[in-house]
Amino acid sequence: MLVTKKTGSKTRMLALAGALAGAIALGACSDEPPPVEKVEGVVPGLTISNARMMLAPVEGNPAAVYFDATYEGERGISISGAEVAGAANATVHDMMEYNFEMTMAEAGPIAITNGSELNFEPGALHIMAFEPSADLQPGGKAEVTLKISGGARHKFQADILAAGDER
Ligand SMILES: [Cu+2]
Repeated sequence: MLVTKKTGSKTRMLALAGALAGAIALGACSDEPPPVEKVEGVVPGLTISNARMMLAPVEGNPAAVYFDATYEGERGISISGAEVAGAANATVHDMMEYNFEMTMAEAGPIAITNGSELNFEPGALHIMAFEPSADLQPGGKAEVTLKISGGARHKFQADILAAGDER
């Protein structure tokens, strides 16, 4: 098969939709606006600043990623998860925390609309990066990816800070 897996499934979906809707769909389709072109790794209108990853006092323990976000896109979106390069896995947490003694739970999708400002900060929303690689060292950068509902992704770099640094 010459097409990619993604293209293949899309093609199947279109074929299925066409089969179900029949001839009526042919006229309706031409009235729909063209799909928004996806730019890999960037969500239009979403701006991340002040991104930093706080390493745990004990190497290999979960690290926390904090950042500020503003959104000026037309359509509402929601942040449904995260990835951190070099970590075994990452989860969006909402919590109360103090010096890595924390009560936290995985956050549900975080909806943001045009004009939204969002702060991932100590004691509140954060990304927890589990089993961070020893390559993630203070002074370096960590690549963080926000997963957006619908399949888009937004990547940014976070400054890596040691456990004792100011957050
Ligand atoms: Cu956490």
